[in-house]
Amino acid sequence: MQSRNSTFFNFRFAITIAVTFLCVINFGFSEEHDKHATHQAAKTAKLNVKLHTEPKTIKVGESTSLMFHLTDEKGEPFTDLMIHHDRTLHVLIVSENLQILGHVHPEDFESRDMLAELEGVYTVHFTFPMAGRYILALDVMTADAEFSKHLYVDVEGENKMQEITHDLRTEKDIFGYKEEGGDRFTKAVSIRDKMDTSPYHVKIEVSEQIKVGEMVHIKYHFSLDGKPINDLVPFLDAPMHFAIVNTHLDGILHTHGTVPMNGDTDKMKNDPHAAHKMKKSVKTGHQHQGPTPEKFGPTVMLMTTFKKPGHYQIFGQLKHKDQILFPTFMVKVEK
Ligand SMILES: [Cu+2]
Repeated sequence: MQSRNSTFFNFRFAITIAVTFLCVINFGFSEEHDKHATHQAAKTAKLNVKLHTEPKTIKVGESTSLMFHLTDEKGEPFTDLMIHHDRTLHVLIVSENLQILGHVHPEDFESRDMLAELEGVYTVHFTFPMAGRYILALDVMTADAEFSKHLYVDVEGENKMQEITHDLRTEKDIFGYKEEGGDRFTKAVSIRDKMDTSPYHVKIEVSEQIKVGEMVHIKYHFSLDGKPINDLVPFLDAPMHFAIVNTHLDGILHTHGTVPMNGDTDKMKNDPHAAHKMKKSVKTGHQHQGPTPEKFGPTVMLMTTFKKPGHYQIFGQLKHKDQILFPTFMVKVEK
């Protein structure tokens, strides 16, 4: 066992080396960037992801390391990741009963291994609270494209997941979880957590019928002790994060909310392309939501489309003071 001091020293040493390497790589990359733009796009299209876990058999309640090995079409380490939403790599975790959510990043952990990342291996840690299947979404961005992939893990143990509940309420109390600092919240959250009362309340406004393929606008209204909250703050460079998963667990969408500005909501409804125009960042071509105000509320809007009919769970995540809120709503999508 290494002492804490020597672990810390190794960590500092690794960071120093990694930063030196990254500076060299970045310098070379920006010079060559234009020439290789097409090549980079092609490379992104062939990004492969393999997951290794430690321990190999994942057990309920035990901290598990999830190591994502990113390689290109030649099997070489894929390391040209850009920071987006304040992180190099985003991992969303959702249980098959659509009740548990996790949202973690390599930067969230002190044990982050920068040298391994130079070899294309990115690690996050997570403790799965229930046994069963989970879907994981991995989101990364290169200079030219965004990439997302989903994977599954099975968790063993006595504490089995409950059945899916089809809760179609559009209004509910939600709970605050204390932030861990630096826009971090690394624990699993369940919609069954803390069943006592909470001063936070959220109401969604959504059209009565949601159809496959149609752009849907869902407005979230937040209140605290009955008063509208107007000092929500960005979390990981977005007003709100969403993980959208259906009961078939056949995919997972990681998207972000927008803050409607005077009348913008109506403009978007009339011009179906307005939202798209607003979202496209000139710099990167990344589907971005535009600048997030320093303070906003009480309304945040989700714009999305659903590909299949059925029930979808929409997990939300946002920040108020030092509290991370997880408003979760289920919607039914028709043909
Ligand atoms: Cu993230």
